[in-house]
Amino acid sequence: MSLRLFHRAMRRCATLAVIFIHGALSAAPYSLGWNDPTNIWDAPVPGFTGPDGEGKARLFDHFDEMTGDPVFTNPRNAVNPLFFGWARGWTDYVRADGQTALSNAALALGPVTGDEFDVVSLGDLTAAQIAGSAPVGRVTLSFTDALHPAPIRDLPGADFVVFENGLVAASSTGGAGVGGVFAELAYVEVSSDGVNFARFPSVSLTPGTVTTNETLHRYDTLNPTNVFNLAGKHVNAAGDCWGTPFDLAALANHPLVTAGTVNLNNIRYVRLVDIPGNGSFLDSAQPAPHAIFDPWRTVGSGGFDLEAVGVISVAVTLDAWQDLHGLTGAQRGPLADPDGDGVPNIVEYAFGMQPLTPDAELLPAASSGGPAFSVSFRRDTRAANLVLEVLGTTALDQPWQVIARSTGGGPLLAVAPAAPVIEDASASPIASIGVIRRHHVHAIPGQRFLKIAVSLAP
Ligand SMILES: [Ca+2]
Ligand SMILES: [Ca+2]
Ligand SMILES: [Ca+2]
Ligand SMILES: [Ca+2]
Repeated sequence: MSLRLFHRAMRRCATLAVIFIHGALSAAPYSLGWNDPTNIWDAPVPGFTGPDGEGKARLFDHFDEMTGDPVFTNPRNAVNPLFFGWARGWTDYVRADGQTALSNAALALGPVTGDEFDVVSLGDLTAAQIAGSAPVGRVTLSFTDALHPAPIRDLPGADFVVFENGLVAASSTGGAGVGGVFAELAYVEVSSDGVNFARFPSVSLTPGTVTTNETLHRYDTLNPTNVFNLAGKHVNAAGDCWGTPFDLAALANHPLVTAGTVNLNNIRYVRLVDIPGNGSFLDSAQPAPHAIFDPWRTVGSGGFDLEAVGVISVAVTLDAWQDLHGLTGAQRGPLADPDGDGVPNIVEYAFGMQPLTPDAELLPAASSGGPAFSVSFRRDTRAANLVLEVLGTTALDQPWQVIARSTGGGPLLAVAPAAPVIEDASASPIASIGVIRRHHVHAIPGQRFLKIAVSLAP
């Protein structure tokens, strides 16, 4: 069966499979193939969000017979606004098997689509080719250009997300069986200069070969809870769109990083290196690395299929943020309010809100409890030319005192002599995401009023 037919067969049964993936396949600690927001290791990130459901892709389905208009599945969803950038260019593309289908590397650029055929395939290798040191499939993506100079950096939590085109199995084809993920895996590497790459440490606990019969079971599945920090383990097909998070902090002790050759606050390239899953390639477990298994050998789009890479951690000025949201003319400016929700752009920018979606319910709120009454608010650590201050006073006719401040998206710190209690946690329900923080700042003794001021950094 061709990959295309296989995908179509899976589409009919995708909903049923949810039941199983949340039941049987959770022996190891890492995340499930989709919708596992509380996993502390690598909770998958939805490529699409909105009223039609987290991770449900907005996809063209057909043209209406009467009107001729395009009809979409999950029409009210949109690409996840958490992403502030996508791959802009590619280089060094090697398709290991030399096939020509799905060999357009440009399909890995730009926003995630949720379309399992909007990919570039890295190709598969035979056992003899692997033993003979044939070049494995790979591609390098670049993220900066003259108009978009801000590199990927290490901010709290995941910094970028890789989308492959894995799909969940609704019928038992071997491997991990029903609920397993047909997942083709790749190493992930990052670079500041495009020459020196640091590879993410990874774990693969898959106990043995995934493909038990090369003729009958080319699309056997693996259990994604056995896999960590390898791209490809999450589902992005048949209308479900999830990506794998990567946190640059995991590379803090890499020799290229400690030597200063790779700067985790200046990442301009991400490279994907295919893993032919016959067990010849290893994870980075010490002192005894594990063999990595994935479906092998496949046919058609063999090897890793790269759909998109989304950037989370990038410093944005207010101007760049307005560009990201497509604001033009009178919609722009710190005090403009294009969505009419009463919240000016600079406040939406500071607090991780959407300038074209009414969302005033996300504004700061007073809260009680703890050592003193407090103000609770979200803050986007990517807001680079912003000063955010929390101020308190004993009475409204008395001077305000700055008690906490964040500059340029940096940490929210007490301002001496005040020493307020500052709580700091992720505001995201997805455990891998940290760039938008949720703070509680408590008043200092005597203070009865708190307020927050935001201004553009001088
Ligand atoms: Ca990070
Ligand atoms: Ca794509
Ligand atoms: Ca607004
Ligand atoms: Ca808004």
